[in-house]
Amino acid sequence: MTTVDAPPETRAAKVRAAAHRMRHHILNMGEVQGQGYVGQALGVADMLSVTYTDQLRLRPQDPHWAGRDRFLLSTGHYAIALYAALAEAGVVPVEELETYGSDGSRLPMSGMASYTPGMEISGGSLGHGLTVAVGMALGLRAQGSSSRVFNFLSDGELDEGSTWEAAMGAAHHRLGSITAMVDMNALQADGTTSSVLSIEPAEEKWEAAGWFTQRVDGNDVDALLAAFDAAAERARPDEQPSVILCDTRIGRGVPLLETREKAHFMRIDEHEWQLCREQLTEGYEGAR
Ligand SMILES: Cc1ncc(C[n+]2csc(CCOP(=O)(O)OP(=O)(O)O)c2C)c(N)n1
Ligand SMILES: [Mg+2]
Repeated sequence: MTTVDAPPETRAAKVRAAAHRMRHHILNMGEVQGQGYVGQALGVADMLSVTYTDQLRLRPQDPHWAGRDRFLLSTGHYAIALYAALAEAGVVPVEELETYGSDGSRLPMSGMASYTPGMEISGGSLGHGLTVAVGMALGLRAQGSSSRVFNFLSDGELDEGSTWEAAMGAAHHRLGSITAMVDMNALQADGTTSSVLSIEPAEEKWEAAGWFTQRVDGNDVDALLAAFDAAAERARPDEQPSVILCDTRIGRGVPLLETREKAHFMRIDEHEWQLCREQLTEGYEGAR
């Protein structure tokens, strides 16, 4: 589904429009349950829109197609963001999003691979996604596959030793088919990332581990497209792996949430959901 041959402004407009729809899906799902990791999900909508509408090789009607690129969501609590992306990619029907978190739904609040088409792993035990990506990339290389393995991590996961073991392993085995993207939202469950366990300078750590490293504003679609293109350019089974560190803003697109005190789990009152949607639409229309 790559659109790399399209003119840059067309690609960016398409990605922005999809990210905007994804943000509406996220608010609609959040309202169904009155909760969800909505702040983070709004923050990463641009990253996932670039990934799902511009980069990933997929057959939406055949989520198990052997030639697909793999997308591993390491952070199970970001499932609401992935469901929005899967809906945009045509893997999950948009109407199904209203079942979010309900009994019998294929879209549980914490992501589970056995329930949801297109969800490759059950993430959530943090720090394991990149280790799985390494094993998967080794397996795909042994099969002669050209499929890429994308791994989505959070900045909190950079506190986990297993992430760095996997990072060194990927570089050692020259797993260039791996592209990691990290949501650098500066927050984790116990407070700001800098106060819990500082991971800066993060670029230097990834470079020292042997990765082709880029750092971008994760809410700047043009910058994201350029970074993902640079990663795609180098993505070969025997090259250096790539990481894109994405500085994102929690609640992005909804001023009410962007300016609220940052919290791992945001409370949104019943009357606020509609206001969030209105602010989102106003901001998007105003920027066009
Ligand atoms: C191994 C492990 N330790 C702890 C937790 C509990 N936990 C769930 S989310 C979370 C925060 C992790 O940081 P991050 O993903 O950056 O948080 P966010 O940006 O979503 O606030 C923690 C500690 C977990 N799921 N897995
Ligand atoms: Mg975080």
